[in-house]
Amino acid sequence: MSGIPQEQQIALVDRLTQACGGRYSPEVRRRYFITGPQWAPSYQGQAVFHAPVRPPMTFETVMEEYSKIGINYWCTHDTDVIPTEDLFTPRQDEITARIKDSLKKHGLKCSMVTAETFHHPVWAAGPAAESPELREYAKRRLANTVALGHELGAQFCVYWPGMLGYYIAGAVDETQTLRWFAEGINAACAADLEIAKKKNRDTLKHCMEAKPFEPQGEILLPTSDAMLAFIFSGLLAHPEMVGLNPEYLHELMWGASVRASLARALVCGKLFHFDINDGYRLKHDVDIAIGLVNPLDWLNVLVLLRSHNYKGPFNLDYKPPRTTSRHGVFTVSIPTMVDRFITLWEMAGEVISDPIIKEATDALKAGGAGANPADVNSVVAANRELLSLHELIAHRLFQILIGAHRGRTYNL
Ligand code: GLO
Ligand code: MG
Ligand code: MG
Repeated sequence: MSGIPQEQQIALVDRLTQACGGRYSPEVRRRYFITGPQWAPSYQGQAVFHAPVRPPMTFETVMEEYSKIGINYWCTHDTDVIPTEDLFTPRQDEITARIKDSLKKHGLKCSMVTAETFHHPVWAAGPAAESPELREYAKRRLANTVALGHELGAQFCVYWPGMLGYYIAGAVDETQTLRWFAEGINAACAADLEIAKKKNRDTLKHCMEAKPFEPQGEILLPTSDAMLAFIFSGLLAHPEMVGLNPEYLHELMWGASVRASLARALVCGKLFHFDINDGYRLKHDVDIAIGLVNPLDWLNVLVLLRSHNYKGPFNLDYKPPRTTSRHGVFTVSIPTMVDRFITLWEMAGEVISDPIIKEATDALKAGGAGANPADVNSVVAANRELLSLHELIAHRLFQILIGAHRGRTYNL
């Protein structure tokens, strides 16, 4: 094949994307509670070792493209759309009014707002650092984000306290920092109660998001489990208003079974929101789009969520690869990710209703006949052959993933 002229590359990418088939219409995509962040498509590909590869993008563009793809909900950090210096000023109100117009124009809803507490120099020592003025500012920022959420009609507010920790141990008393951090969340909940009452709206669902590494050297609340302990620690004035926004990759990063992390959140009634993406264990936060690394694990995760009737948002918290162009972000990256999610979600439904898995699971729960709980050997003997069903169920999941249950065969 000879070199592809630049002016023919978009057409080639588009033709091959079409050729992949298996695409859902925007109407079908809109049936799912999929939320699109401002920051994902507008990520320019920059990082410590990387110069940007894509041009900046306005919220109007992001909303327009989401609407065309069939993503109903938009979410944002406060400073993705309002420069830090413009917060708390009339500029904030002007921009908020423009956001509302744009949401309306493109038929989108704002599902969630989140405060940026990791990027600006003000957070150099974290959002709960020693200076009382800094902490006062942090409280104002959280309360302001809650107010923005109510103004935009959001139901959720997310907190990823990325800088809650330190690079060098010794200067910080962790217990004190956690108490100070709790004061910030308490201020957000207090503001929420007041505003919700005034506006006659429900209060927001406050969702904490953990990440084990980055951008601090050591993190004080590195996992969703640590955050559950924090929520139930007695430090929060309104623990009933606060839950979790686990992120698939953030749990995987520390080596967890994501499914088990989500299960622990579910049994606590705290799985409010879910950031979806993919990546590798014990590596940095690569934020790859869902299903490109761990499709079988993803299927398993969605089986758990479907079986337990999870009704919250699936938030596309990923980073388009640096190799994907601006055109590719909206024609390849986002639509294929959404479609893989929908496919995996529907497959999870097939897993739940699969007669083989159902009968195998029921048999395991019935247990082997004739087991005597007072006799260890009889319990072992009664269940020995039944337990092979564990592996059979895993095989069946693989078959469902590759479509074998719908006729794909191994015959060559
Ligand atoms: C970064 C986080 C980040 C959060 C966002 C919402 O690793 O995943 O994208 O999800 O700040 O609070
Ligand atoms: Mg996230
Ligand atoms: Mg991430």
